[in-house]
Amino acid sequence: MNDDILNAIEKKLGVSRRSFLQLCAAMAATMGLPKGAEAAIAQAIASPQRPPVIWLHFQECTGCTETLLRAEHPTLDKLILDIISLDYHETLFAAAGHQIEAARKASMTANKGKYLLVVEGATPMKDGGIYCKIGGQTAHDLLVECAADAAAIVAIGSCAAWGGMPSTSPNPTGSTGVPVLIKDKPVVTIPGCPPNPYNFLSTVVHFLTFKKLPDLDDKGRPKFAYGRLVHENCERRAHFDAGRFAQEFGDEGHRKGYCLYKLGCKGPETYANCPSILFGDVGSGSWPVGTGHPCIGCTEQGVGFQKPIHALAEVKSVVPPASYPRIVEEQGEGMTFGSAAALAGIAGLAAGAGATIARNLGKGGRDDHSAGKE
Ligand code: FSX
Ligand code: SF4
Ligand code: F3S
Repeated sequence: MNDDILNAIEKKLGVSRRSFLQLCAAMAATMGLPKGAEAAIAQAIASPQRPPVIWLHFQECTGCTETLLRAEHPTLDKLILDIISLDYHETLFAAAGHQIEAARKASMTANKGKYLLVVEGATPMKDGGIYCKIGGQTAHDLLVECAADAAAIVAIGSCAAWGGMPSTSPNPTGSTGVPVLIKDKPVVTIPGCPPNPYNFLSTVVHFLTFKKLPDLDDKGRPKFAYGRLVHENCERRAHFDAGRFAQEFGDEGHRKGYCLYKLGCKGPETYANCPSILFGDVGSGSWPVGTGHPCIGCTEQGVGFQKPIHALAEVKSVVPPASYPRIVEEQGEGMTFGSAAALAGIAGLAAGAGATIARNLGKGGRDDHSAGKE
């Protein structure tokens, strides 16, 4: 890679060449891009042009922003100050009131058709949308106003993607997600409660590098992040296939790191890359199942916040994992962000796996009669 680019990066981000190249390679691999794409990514990040970003907050817990603040590759302050131009963000801005609203309007006028709109939180539609107002405007009015001249929209978190937690039945405020409300603009959704910050960072970097959004599935999710079930890359998958299940929290199977299916794990019907890229940069095991808690399906509309925790997941696919991790050592060993590459590209399918799995689901436990059903 060009030395000038690397020098510029070292200066701009204050990170070593080695870490920066590792980051670019990991992002390229996470997005399933061909070899050599890391050079284009590096060039885009080094560019002095920073895409303007307007970031709205509606009905949510601010976990999406919090999770970004915990990202280390690069840290959010680097992302904000050096890669994007964050022109409006209610939580992170020191300014408030008229001052911040004026900043938003000025940026939208100056960057008409060019800014990225990020929406965090659900939009309440009941009773004229009165349940969430900012600066005297309803969330819906603000969304429509800001979406009109945006180049593209990123709905970050399950709340913005499809209503998430605020839309939980009986959905008293009529909350819904951006794709339902904005139909004339490209909308990418990054569900998760909170979403994985790297899926957001990779999407922004893709936009920056290629001036377009990554390939999306029918729910607007980047395929690189939501193309596979949690269950396909779970470190406990070998236990599932072998019929070894925790039956209760704290029992021997749970302590040994057995599969959490019978405790209500929704990994078999939830599309997300959590087990591959992990959370919080704190090493292996840093994802729900890695810590011993069943996946609640937080990225999946109709599962997260809808289906009871104890209900058994529908086993959507019998595709076995790309590779089986060793299960003889310490529980919770997951893969790192850097090694997501290998997994992103490998598709594993073993004939006859379906029959094996179906058989093992029925093995040895008090829930035998109900395994595999709701
Ligand atoms: Fe919270 Fe974001 Fe959940 Fe929602 O994340 S982590 S309630 S998806 O909008 O702030
Ligand atoms: Fe992992 Fe859950 Fe699948 Fe078990 S059911 S292998 S814990 S994702
Ligand atoms: Fe959510 Fe399940 Fe991942 S609960 S964070 S989709 S493991």
